[in-house]
Amino acid sequence: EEQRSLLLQCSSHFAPPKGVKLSYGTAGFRADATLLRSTVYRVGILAALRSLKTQSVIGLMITASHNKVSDNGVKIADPNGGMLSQQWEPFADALANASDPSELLQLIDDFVRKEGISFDNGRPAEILLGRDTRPSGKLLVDAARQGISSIIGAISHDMGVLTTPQLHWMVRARNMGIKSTEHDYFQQLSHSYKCLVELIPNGKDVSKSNDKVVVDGANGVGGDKLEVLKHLCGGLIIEVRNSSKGEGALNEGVGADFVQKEKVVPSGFSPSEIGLRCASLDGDADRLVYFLMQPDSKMIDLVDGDKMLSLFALFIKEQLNVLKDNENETPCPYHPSLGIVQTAYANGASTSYLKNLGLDIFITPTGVKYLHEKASEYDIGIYFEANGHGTILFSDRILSWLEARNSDLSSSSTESQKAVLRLLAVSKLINQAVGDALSGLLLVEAILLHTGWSIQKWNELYRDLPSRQLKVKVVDRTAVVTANAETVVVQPAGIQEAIDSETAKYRHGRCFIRPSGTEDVIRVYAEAASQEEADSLANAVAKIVD
Ligand code: 16G
Ligand code: ZN
Repeated sequence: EEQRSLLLQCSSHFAPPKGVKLSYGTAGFRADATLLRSTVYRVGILAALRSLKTQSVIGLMITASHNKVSDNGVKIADPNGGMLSQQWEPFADALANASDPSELLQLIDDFVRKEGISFDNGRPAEILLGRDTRPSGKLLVDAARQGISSIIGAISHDMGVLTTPQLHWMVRARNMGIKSTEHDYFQQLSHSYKCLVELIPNGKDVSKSNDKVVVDGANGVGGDKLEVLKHLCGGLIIEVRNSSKGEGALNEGVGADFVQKEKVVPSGFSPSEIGLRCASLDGDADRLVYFLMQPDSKMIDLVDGDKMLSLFALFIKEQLNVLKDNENETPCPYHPSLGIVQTAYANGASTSYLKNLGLDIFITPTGVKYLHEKASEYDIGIYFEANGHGTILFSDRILSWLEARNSDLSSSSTESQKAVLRLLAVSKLINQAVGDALSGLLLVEAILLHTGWSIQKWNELYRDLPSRQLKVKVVDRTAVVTANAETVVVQPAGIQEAIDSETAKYRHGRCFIRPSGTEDVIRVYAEAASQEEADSLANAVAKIVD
């Protein structure tokens, strides 16, 4: 009763905007920041209920990632640091769209009963709050806090400005009972990076290398955090451009999304970077792409998520092969499975390359939650979207085996011992909660040192098929329904046939359309033997959609 009246009273201060229907899409709720106060308040309630249900710490992040600075968004991190369980998404939608406090209360009542959530047995709700550098973030964090406090006993901790992956990492660490501050995050990443560097064959002297990487921070939080992290990473030289302290607007002409989609040099880079290793983070630093500037042109050679996936897959496979070749030293009671997960956006050349390495590849729909779930089915699962979001997951089974081998072999310094140590270091460096541009960057840097490769050499692992992405504004994007991991249109009838017959006209042609999860558009992706053909295929298919 007391709980009911508290909810009713608090909710009356957060009237939802009229005529706006929000949906908890692939990346939580996203909209113009001025529309989000009531939504974020309600997500605060949701987070508290989720925490009660799971009896664990939950995360709530305020960010709109690579979208423009006037947008914002909110999403939940589940106890393991991953995305909110898909089973709760319909409830999130219903909460956000409830028209008044009494409807809201009714929804909560019903849901609490259905889920068997108890307000007074067990530990109180506990939520970690984070936000990116958007100016609207503070006000929205405040709305989230009020949502959380409308559940009696619930506690929130405001962690301030963080990257999205930092918040996910903290939630995961808290629930694993390990150290979970931002300092611990920096320590774990830099320590495991240095472990990998120490394990480089033939003791290459890294401290003498004056090779640097130049990083575009999208005018957001990622560059600021990288400024701190880089000082802990020994001989690694990182030059940060476009931190949030500069003049430029968040994500405007900068950042991983811009660089990947436009394939042009971001602001803040000059011809003096030609030939150097360059990288770009997105607005909340959960995406990373590398690139190379071309001489005499604004264009870049993009080294995208697929290439990072390939680099990581090669390195992991090499370590697993060492263990296999020395099986007498490190007998494994099972055959560790290595799985690769991509989406339809993966460049066809990357998929062929990975197949030729004999790897097991699986395609899921767009959205981290799908990739992550699939990757978690393997002993080591590597997933990446072409846009630069991805990570590596290690099963408990393989981690305990590696730990046990490590203590068995501890005094030796054999090749298998080193392979075990490298895999353990990767499992600590990579953010297993969610894709993380900072940990991804350190892993790329460590592997390039290990292999002695330049970014040019890395880029030449395979040659991308030319591709083109377009978006078509439509009245109702939900009219397009896809199947087979978004590769086939099943509704409206006839569209797939039209796409097929268009695609058949092109050498190496491949094309698909899908409704965006974050914008009111249908996206078109086309790939073909030349850029002209890819462009022409994309345009032809866009006309079919229009
Ligand atoms: C979100 C997704 C990202 C996906 C993108 C596609 C998460 C955390 N993020 O940013 O994985 O690539 O949406 O956007 O799941 P779209 O549906 O508008 O193409
Ligand atoms: Zn992002």
